[in-house]
Amino acid sequence: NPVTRLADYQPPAFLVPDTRLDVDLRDGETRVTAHLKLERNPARADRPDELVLDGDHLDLRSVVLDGRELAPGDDYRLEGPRLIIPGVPEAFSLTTEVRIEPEKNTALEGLYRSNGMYCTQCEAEGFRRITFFPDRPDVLSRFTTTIHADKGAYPLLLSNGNPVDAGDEADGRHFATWEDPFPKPCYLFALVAGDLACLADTFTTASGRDVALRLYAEHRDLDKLDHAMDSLKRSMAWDEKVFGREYDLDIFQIVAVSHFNMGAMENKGLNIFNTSCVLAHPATTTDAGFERVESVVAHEYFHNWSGNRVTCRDWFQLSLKEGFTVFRDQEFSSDMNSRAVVRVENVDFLVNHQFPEDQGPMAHPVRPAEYQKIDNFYTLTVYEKGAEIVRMQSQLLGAEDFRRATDLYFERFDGQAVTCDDFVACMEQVSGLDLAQFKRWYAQAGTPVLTVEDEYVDGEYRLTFEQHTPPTPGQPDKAPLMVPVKLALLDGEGRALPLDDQGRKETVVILREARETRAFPVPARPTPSLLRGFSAPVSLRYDFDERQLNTLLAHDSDGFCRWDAAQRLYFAALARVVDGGETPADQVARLTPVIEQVIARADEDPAQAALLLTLPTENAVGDRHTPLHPQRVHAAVSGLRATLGEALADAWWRLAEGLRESDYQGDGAAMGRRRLRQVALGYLAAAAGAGQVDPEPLVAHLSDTLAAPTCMTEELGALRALVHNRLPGHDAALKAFGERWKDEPLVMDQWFGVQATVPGADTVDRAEALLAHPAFEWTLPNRVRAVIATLVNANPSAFHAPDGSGYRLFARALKKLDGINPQIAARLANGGARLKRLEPGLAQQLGDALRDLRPGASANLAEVLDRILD
Ligand code: BAL
Ligand code: ZN
Repeated sequence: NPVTRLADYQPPAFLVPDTRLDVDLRDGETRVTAHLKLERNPARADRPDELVLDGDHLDLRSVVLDGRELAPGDDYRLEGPRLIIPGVPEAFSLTTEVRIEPEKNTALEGLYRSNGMYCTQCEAEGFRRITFFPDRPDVLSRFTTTIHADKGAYPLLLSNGNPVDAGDEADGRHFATWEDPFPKPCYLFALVAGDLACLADTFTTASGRDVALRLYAEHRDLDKLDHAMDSLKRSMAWDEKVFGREYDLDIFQIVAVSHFNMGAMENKGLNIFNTSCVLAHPATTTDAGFERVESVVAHEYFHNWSGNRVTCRDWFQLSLKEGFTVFRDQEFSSDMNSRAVVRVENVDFLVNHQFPEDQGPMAHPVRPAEYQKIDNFYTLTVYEKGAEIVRMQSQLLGAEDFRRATDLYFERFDGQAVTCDDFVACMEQVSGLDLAQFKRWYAQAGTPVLTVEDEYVDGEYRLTFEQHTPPTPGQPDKAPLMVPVKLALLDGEGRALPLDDQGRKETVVILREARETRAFPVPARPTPSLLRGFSAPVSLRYDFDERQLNTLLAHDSDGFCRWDAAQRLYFAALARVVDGGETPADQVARLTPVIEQVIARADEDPAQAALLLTLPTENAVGDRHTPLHPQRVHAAVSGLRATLGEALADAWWRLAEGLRESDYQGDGAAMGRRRLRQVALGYLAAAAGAGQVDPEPLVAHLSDTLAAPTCMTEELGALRALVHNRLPGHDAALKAFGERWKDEPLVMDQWFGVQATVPGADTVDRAEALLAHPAFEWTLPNRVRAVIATLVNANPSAFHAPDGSGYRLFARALKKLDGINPQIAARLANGGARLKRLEPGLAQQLGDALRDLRPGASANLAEVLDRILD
C-alpha cells in the first residue's frame, strides 16, 4: 500500500473557488455532472501545469475544458483512480460527466442507497466516488447542487446550505437546487433523496435570526425524533453561551440513515446520522442510548464551527477538529448532566479503550506522521486522547483565557484549513505560556506512565514524580511531556489539608522533567489524592495501601479519585485471584465493608454509586496480566461478581426493590436510579446463575419486569440478566423479546448483542447461528457490530475459546466483510490487537487465523493486519 506522510505535505496545485453539481438520480443509472471553476494556487511555488483530480469507481463519459471537449489519451489520461489533464491554463472551467452505481455501493462511502433512500458519506475520501475533484480538506469551494429524481419515490431532495430553487420535470420527476454560501472542503458535501417524515422546529439565535430545524427519518420513526430535537436546541444555545458560536445558515437538517459506517457526519447544514445516534424513545431506547443521542447530536452540531468554519489542512490534523469537538461535546454533556458522573464515564472509556490502543500495535500519535488509509485513523487516540489534550490546555489557561484563545482561533482562521500548531499558537498568544514542550502530546504515541513515590520527613511531605512513555511502533525513544498533575492531600479523617500559606487545598503541579520532586509542609503523613479530575491522560502508579484507598473512596471530594480508588480495590482483589491463588470468597471480607459504605450513601448520587459499584471489565483486568489468560480472568471476574452477589444479597435486593419504578421518568435522577438498580440486579443474577443463591425470587422479579417494562432500560436489563446468567426461562424470554421487537431494527441490534455477549466458549456456536439468522444482514454495519464486534470486543471468554473457534469465526467474518465494506472490516480487525499479549497457544491460533486473510485483503484491512501481525 502507498504511504502518505505528513512530512510530504504540499499545498494544492489548483484551487476550486466554485463547484456546481448536477446529480441525476436514476435507479441503475445515476449521472453526475460537475462544473468546476479552477485557478492556480499562488501558494505552490513550483507551479505544476498538470491538473490531477481524484476519482474512484467512476465511469467517465466526458471532459470539457473552457467549452472544448477533451479527447481521451491526447488531452487527458486516467492513471489508476486519477484524472490527469496536462498543460492547463492559469484559470479555467472544467465540466466532467460520470456515471455511478449507488445501488451497488456496499462500502457506504460516496453516494449509496440505504433502505430505499439515497444518501452520502464523504469523509474522509468518499467524495471521489461521486465525481472527479481535488479530494483533500484544504481545497474549499462554494457548492451549488441540483438533484433530479423521481418525485413519487423521492419526494424529498436535500443538500448543503439553503434551498434556492425546486420544480417539476417531465416523466414524474422533479428537481431541487441548494446553495451553500460557505466555502467548504468536499468531505462536507452531502445529498439525500428519499421519502421521509419530518419533525420541524425553529431556533432563534442570540442575534435574533430564526433558523429552521428539520429532522428527518422513516415515517415509522417520526415519534423517535423529539429527544434529538431537544438536544439540538440545547446544543445551539450552549454553543452561543459557552463558546460564543452562533449558527450561520437559515436551515439546519439531520437525516437518520440505517446503513452508516460511523455514528454521524457533520456535513454543512445537512448532518447525516446513523439511526442509532438520533432515534430515541423510552420504549425502544435505553438510557445509555438517550445519552448517546444527546452527545452525538451536540458533537455534530458543534462541528459547524470546530471543523466546518475552521477545518483541517490535511488529514494528519484530524484531531484538530475531532479532539476539540469531543472536548466540546463532553463539556456540553457535563453541563446538561452530572459533571462528576460524565467525567468518570469519559475517563473510564479512555482508560479502558484508548489506553489499550495506545499500548498495542495500533498505537499512533494524536497527530499521526503517516498512514496508508486515513479511514483507519478515526481512532480513540485521535478523538478521545485528542480531547484530553484540549482539556489540558483549557486547564493550563483557565476558563477565561481558554475562551479568549478559542475566540481568537475561530476569528483568525474562519474559512481556512489549518493545523494543530495553529490551534496551540492561539493558546500561547492569549496566555503567554510556552507550549513548545506541551506539543509533544500531539506527536508522541503511547500512554505515559507516571510513577509517584513519597516520603514524610521533618514535617514535610515529598512527592517524587517520574514519567516514562514506553516505546510504540516506530517511536522507540520518548521525551518527557508537560504533565499537569492536580492534587490534594487528605488527613486521617479524609479532610483536604491546606497546601500553602493562602490555605489552598488543591494545586496543580506542572511536570516537565523525567523526574521531579515537590514538597508540601503538612502536619502528618497524608493520603495523596492524585491526578484529580484525571488532569492528564497518564497511567498513574502509586503504591496506595488499602487504608488510603478506603479513605479516598469514602471522603475524597473528587469524583474521579473516588472511582479510581474503587477500581484499584477491585483490581487488587482480582489480581489476588488471577495470579495469587486466592479465591473470590477470600476477597469478601475486604470488599464488603467498602461496598456497604458506598451503598449506604447511594441516595446522594445513584449514578455515581452505580459507577463505584461496577467491577472492572474482563478486558480491563486482562490488560493488567501478562501473558493474557482470558479464561482465567473470566473465572475471576465472574466468580467475584457472583460471590459479592451472594455475600451482599440483602443489600442488592433492597436496592433493586427500592429503586423499582412504577412509571417511567426521563430525567437524569431517574436514569441514575435505573442505573443503580441494574447494577444491583447484575450482582444478584450473577449469584443466581452460579447457583450461589436461590434463583427463583430473582427470576420471578425479572419476569415481572419483562411482562410490563416501564422502558427499554428495564426491559433489556432484565433480559440480559436472565440470558447472560442462563437463568430459568432465558430462552423463552429471548424468543418473546425477539418476537415483540422484530420490526424495530435498533432493538433487534440489542437482541443480537445480548446473545453475542453470553459468557462462555459455546457462544461461538450461538454467534454462528446468529449470522445465519434471517434478520442478520452483512451489509448493515449496526447489525454486524451487534454480533461480531460485541463478540470480539466484549466477550473475551467466547472470542478466546480455547479451541480457537472464536478466532476462526472472526477471520471468516473479516474476509466476508472485506468484500462488502472494507472500512468496517478494518475497524473490526482491531479486535485482534491483543494477539501479542495472549498466552502462546492462543496467540498461535489467532495469528494463524489472521495470517490467512492477508492475501487479497483490501488496503484498509491490510494496514490493520500488518500492524497486528508484524
Ligand atoms: N467527522 C466524522 C464523524 C464525527 O466525528 O463527527
Ligand atoms: Zn467529530
